[in-house]
Amino acid sequence: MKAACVIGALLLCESAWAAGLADFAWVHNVPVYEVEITGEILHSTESFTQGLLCQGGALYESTGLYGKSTVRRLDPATGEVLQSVALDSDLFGEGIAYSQGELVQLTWLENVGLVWSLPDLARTKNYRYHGEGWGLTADEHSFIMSNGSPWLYRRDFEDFSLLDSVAVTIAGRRVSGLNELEYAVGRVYANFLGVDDIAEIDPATGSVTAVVDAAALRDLVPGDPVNTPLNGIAYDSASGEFFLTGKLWPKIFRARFVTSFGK
Ligand SMILES: [Ca+2]
Repeated sequence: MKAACVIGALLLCESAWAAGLADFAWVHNVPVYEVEITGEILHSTESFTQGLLCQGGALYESTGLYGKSTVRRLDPATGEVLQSVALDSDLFGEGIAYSQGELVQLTWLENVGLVWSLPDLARTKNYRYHGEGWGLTADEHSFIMSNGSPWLYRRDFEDFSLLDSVAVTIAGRRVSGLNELEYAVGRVYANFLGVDDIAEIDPATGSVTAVVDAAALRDLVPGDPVNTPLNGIAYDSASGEFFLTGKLWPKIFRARFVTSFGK
């Protein structure tokens, strides 16, 4: 919890938040969910996970760090790495999202979005954007991007140009540090640097409609939320379940978000 306080003070500018987003949600009558684990598969402890995506029956992962960044396709039944493509050593991989038969992979500080064709993961073109790249997902309208700030940015499917933005708030307070993103059934799910919580966000208003307390996963993986943070969320529309993992975690979990009682 102390580590979360440090990150909380850094990212959130809100002392009540420092104990974690889930605790803040409880106090302010925002619904809190727990994670119900339904299965697990292997995950490489070399993977510095920055993005996770379920598409067409496969799992895709973006990994970060200079000289180690990749985009890779995994077997969703086992976690086996079926294909891994290394990025140039001067690129730091970040979030990934799918649109129109291609993946777009953000980079952290390089202002370039890498476009990969599917299923062969061949690099086809680049997009340019301003500022840092953190998380990326897509709904039926556009890409949705984070950059560590409280803001979600909508970007055009055709040229990645900026369309719109909305600030994310919980109980009227802005929430900084949005990281990996996942769109599912009308909501955007976002995890945060340094805490094991996931916000469920209405992308139209930016309001946090619920918080998922993912502490149940921390008991099953080594490290702490600062050094090995939760940072992979992928929604499997076929099963209605999520894949969840983190940086250097040995497992990818299958899970549902369920109502939390009795806290
Ligand atoms: Ca994702």
